[in-house]
Amino acid sequence: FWSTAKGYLKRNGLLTLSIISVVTGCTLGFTLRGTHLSTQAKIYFSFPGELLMRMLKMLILPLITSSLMSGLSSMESKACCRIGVLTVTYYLWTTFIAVVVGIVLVLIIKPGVGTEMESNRLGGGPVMTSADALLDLIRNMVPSNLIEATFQQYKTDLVPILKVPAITVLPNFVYVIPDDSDPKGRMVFLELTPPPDVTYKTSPGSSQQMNVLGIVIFSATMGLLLGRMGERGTPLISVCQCINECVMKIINAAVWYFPFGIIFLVAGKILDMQDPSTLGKKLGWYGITVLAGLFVHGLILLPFFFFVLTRKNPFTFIRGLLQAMVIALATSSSSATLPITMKCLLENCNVDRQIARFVLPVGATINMDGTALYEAVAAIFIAQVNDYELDFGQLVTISITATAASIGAAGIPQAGLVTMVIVLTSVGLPPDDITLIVAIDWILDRFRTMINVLGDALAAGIIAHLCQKDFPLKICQELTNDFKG
Ligand code: DAS
Repeated sequence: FWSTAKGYLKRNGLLTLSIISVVTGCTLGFTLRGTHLSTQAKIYFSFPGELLMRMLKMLILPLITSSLMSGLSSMESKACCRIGVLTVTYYLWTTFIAVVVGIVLVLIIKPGVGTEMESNRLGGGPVMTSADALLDLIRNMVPSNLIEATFQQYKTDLVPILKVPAITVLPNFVYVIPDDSDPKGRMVFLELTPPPDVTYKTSPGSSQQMNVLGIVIFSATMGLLLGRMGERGTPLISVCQCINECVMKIINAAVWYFPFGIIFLVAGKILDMQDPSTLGKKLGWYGITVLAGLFVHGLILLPFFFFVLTRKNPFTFIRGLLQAMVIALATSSSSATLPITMKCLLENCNVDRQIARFVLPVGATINMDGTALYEAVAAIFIAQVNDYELDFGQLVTISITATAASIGAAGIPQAGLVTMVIVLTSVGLPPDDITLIVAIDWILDRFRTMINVLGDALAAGIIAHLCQKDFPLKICQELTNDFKG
């Protein structure tokens, strides 16, 4: 018995511990919700979870730069371009399919139709237009200063020191304080003036977005150039390979802290959660529609594509990703989960290192199937709540803008809520209606982040297979020859 137990714990100990810690965190959070912890006590209580998030964030920059630069520099340029084309094409298609799944489901279930829900819209500040959001996306692709950008997002961490919970929904910080005087327990949005150095409208988290999107583009370019330098590039390539190896060793050590951090991260979020009783019944149906869409896309369609393209059992592959999906559920950040997703792909799913180092960072940045599905459902739900009939052309617009908005969403908590502005304004819906769905966004964010991570990892498995096995597609046969060469 002991040898079996030891074998199980060796293989699944961390995953088991992580699942137990999510359950423990939920129990602890709901138990403590009845007690009115002081704000200071909440800050101490959420500290272990904050450490977990910082550990993960700390690893994003070195992991992405070293992975992409060492991975791409060791690949022949033509092979890099072919993999890039194959990867981006696959990502765009799966994201678009996710949007279609969401639209079909929300039109069938109609969660927002006949809503008497009083819109708890409050006069928000200057909300971004879709043009602002699209410009912001392009601006994020070219970080003016990589190092400065890396630390820029930590400014947003000053908020907890100001002792109020905040969600950065609009271009400025919006402090959300429960309005006890309001019988419906509505939240009062107090908007603060933007930081003096903001000269243009940026979506919150854009520094994070700049880090990841900008770093991916910068590192991929450097990797390609290094590969062409021959002997001259070797020293830097070796440095990147060593950094990559060190980062993976740090991850292997840090993961044993995660179960402890997850307990307080989940419990802390539940403590801050709005009172479920204020959720309208219709909002519940909206949440069910999103979760149903995520289930259909993430656990039926994507595994089906995986099986068709690789002829392997997708659920064996997904089982190797469970640890990453638990971290995604706990952190609701696909960027923060990236180090664990990389570890699962290399150690549990045996995906080729070169492919994983390229496909995963790109996927974590631009491939968010869960977010795209969610934004399409949310936009149509808001239209239904406003009794606003969308025609076919507007549904097509929503499918395109939801795909684009998901590409622009950063892999950070509630990023999808922010970029949804693009989708709402594209069909004439009031952008500040996102306040209708804020109440349950923190829950749905966790599940859509899980599907984002799952989509990236399955893509890496598929691309790796297509590069190494003969597949009746010209670009794949060329890639197979590249890799055989
Ligand atoms: N939380 C985002 C992520 O990390 C997804 C979203 O906000 O939609 O993928």
